[in-house]
Amino acid sequence: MPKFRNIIVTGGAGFIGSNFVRYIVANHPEVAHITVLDKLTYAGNPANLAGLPKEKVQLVVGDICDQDLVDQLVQKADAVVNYAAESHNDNSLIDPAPFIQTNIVGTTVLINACRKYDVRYHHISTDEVYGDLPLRENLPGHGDGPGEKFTPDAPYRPSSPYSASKASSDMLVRAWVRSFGLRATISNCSNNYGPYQHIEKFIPRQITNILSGIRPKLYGTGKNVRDWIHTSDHSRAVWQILTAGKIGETYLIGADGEKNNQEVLALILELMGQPGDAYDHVKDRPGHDLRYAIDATKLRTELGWRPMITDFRQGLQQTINWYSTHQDWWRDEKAAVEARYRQNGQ
Ligand code: NAD
Ligand code: TDX
Repeated sequence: MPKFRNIIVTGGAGFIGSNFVRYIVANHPEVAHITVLDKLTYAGNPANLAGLPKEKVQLVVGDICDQDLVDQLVQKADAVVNYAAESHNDNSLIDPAPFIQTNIVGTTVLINACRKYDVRYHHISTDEVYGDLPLRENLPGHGDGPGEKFTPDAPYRPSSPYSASKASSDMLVRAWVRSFGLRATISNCSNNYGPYQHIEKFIPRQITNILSGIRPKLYGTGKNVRDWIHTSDHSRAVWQILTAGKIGETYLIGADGEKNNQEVLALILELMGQPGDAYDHVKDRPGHDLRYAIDATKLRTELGWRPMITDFRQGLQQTINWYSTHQDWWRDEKAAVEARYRQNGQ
């Protein structure tokens, strides 16, 4: 197993990247130093790294598109794990430009530097690159038959500017592996939930709506299915792939957590003591993907990974508790996030 002493985590001040940084600090003392390279966009927050040892975790505020800065940092590192991205589908439908810049151009800058200094690269991606799947009730194998979940060799069919930009970045990484011998792996994960997720996203938006006396908002029919995984299970999987994965390979990360949006919202309402009908149906997302579902067999069998948080109700309750007890973390932004949604009819 390779030893990585100096790791760069790009986007490490965001939701999932900061979870990975905390995971390494708590579980892998052999990592001597973590450089978080983060632009601190609206989604990045230094508070996500609060309490971590300063001698071990250094935040460099900067852009992954800045070639000089990236070169300077990468030449001193053993590995780069790239979480930095514009990550919200709804924003990409309003203005795709930053998605093209950060997700595609930024990834290219990082893989060029890793190629130049022969540094191990791991690319964080999403199941959305595979497009969407029919709902279970419309499938002969009821969602579990061959081809009824995403597998690593499924064709790329991204739907939104966000998922198209992530798909492009995956393709660039694959090309750099094949053409230039870049030592890279890719992981495509399903929908994450847990503490520190930005309140623009589905689950924290509804929790913080209820805490603010605003009715939750469900897009369209609410029948769209997402495959939920706790972010700490994602972090454990990424570490496993970084240290034991095969160069050039793609691993899908998912915890068999399929639920439609209506079911998730019903559970949030129940756990927060609200009536089951205390929500609004709002305008659907254009091009809204119907169903995501991950087949994580490769990760489970080849790398021995298993999710630890398999009780969604319990994971959601803990997430609700976190947003309830950390209102200072999200309160200042709430009005602006909701005003933006309102402008969009959502
Ligand atoms: P996030 O929006 O919470 O965090 C993104 C972070 O990247 C922020 O800290 C932001 O400041 C930083 N960033 C943005 N542009 C940057 C730039 N140009 N240079 C440096 N830093 C920049 O996103 P997230 O939900 O934590 O997602 C992280 C990664 O995981 C993304 O690549 C996303 O595509 C992927 N992913 C997310 C999910 C999910 O459910 N949230 C699922 C699968 C994959
Ligand atoms: O208010 C809402 N009401 C609603 O019904 C919001 C914000 C969302 N939704 C629906 C849309 C989706 O079907 O909930 C579902 C989840 O929405 P998001 O939280 O925006 O996530 P999604 O679009 O599925 O993408 C997420 O998972 C894959 C992450 O944001 C991506 O970064 C990741 O790649």
